[in-house]
Amino acid sequence: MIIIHSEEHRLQSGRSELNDGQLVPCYEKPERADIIRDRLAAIGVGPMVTPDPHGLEPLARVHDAGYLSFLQSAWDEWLVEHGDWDALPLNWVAPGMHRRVVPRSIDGRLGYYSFDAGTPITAGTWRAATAAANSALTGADRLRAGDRSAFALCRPPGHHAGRAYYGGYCFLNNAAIAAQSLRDNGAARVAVLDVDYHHGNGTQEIFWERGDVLFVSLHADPIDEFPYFSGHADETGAGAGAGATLNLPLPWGTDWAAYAEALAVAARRIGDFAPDALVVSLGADTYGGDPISRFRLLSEDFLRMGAALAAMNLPTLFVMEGGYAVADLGVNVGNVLTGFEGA
Ligand code: SP5
Ligand code: ZN
Repeated sequence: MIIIHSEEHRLQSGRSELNDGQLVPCYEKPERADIIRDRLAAIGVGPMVTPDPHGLEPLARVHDAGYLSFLQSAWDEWLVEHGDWDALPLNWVAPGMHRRVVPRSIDGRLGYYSFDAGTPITAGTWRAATAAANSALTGADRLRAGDRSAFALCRPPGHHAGRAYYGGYCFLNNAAIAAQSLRDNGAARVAVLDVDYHHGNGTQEIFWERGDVLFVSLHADPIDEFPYFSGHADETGAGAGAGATLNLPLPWGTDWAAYAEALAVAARRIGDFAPDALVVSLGADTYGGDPISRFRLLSEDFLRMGAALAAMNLPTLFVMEGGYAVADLGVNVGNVLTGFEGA
């Protein structure tokens, strides 16, 4: 399968995130994409191409216009105000406060458009994020052209980014942008299956009231795990999207046996929905060795995951999300793709 990747991801290289009360080096770092790229090249998954530019329009199909212009200018404004150090928010709105007026101050707007202190904005954030979105869009183009599958090696990731907010290392929701592009170019129904360890709160929000895009997610139970405020089993969509969201929260310590059962439930729902295409938000942070996660998948389990995804028998676009055990990340992602291709 074709791999779509831009070296511009390196332009997102944050210094630190707030974790366990300390500013620690960012887990979401350029080496992640490097090791995946090198492993996929070594095992010969397929040709590697750079993404085609798609402009702002497909981003604006999914994201709020004010949010997009904020993201484009946030670093320049921050630089003028505070100098050359990563931009992090320090304040958020609480229930009962007002968010009717968008703050003028860059600090106010960082809080207004975000939900965590783990996602630094840097000089290269916008360029890196748009390159990742273009990779996902180019992957969608390949499915439209008839490919059975494609892998968008996106970095920074996307599934935590909502219509008008960033967080969880995500700025533009690459998977949602690709799913919408598939819809806009002829697919009547698209399913997004999110297998990242964390709930894809942004993707859920974007398609919450949509009956044409099914969102299915397997993730650590938000009662215990980030992002905490999204991903419970009783969140099933609303309006035209009522019933078109399926959350399968799993406990800390989940291993392949339990994971595979949930994946079978997901596969049944996706099969019933009969989509024209499947977008897989692929995080490898379900791995037992992941430094910030608490599932117990082994490297060989990712082969099984790939085979299970192939059994859904749909045109499939993989969009890279999380995974922070960098040394093993290339093998784990490669295993999903070879498991898929071998099936
Ligand atoms: C795309 C993606 O996977 N984003 C994940 C963002 C998670 N950020 C919060 C991580 C908090 C980790 N705290 C536990 C550290 C163990 N000491
Ligand atoms: Zn994750």
